[in-house]
Amino acid sequence: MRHLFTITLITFALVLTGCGSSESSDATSSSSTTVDRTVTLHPKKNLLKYKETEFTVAPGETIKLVFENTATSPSMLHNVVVLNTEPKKEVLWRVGEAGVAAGEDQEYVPDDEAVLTATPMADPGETVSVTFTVPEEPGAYGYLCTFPGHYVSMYGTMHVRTDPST
Ligand SMILES: [Cu+2]
Repeated sequence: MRHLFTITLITFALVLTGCGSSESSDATSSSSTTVDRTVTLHPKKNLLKYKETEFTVAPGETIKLVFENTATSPSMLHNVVVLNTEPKKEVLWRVGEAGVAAGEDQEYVPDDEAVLTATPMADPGETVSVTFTVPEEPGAYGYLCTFPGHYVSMYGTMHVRTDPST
């Protein structure tokens, strides 16, 4: 009888431990992050372009970057890959080409040193998002779509300014 009681206690302890650890991993992976600002981007109709070719945020703030894929053509899959550098053509093209090489399994997001963060790939009609921390250094940062062929025209600039309203 005492033996059974011990087993019950151990089981109870394991259940408690299990719950505790799953709760803490949920908290770190998602909802506990405070978002300072939400930025929403769209494609321009069914073109290989963003409707919003620039937006402004503040250094170090936590941004939720939302992409609403309002395109209707079935071939218009898009994402938003934010760069940690200026949107110079050579960087956009290098990341774009590397994205093609990365392939569908990696959702066309390459392991490139210029990639700061990226949304998942969005089908037409789908909304995706990513939450990330803006670099501390004010300046111009590029973003582009890395779906094959889109990087040639689908890009924009994230301005980082101490006072984003100016
Ligand atoms: Cu695209």
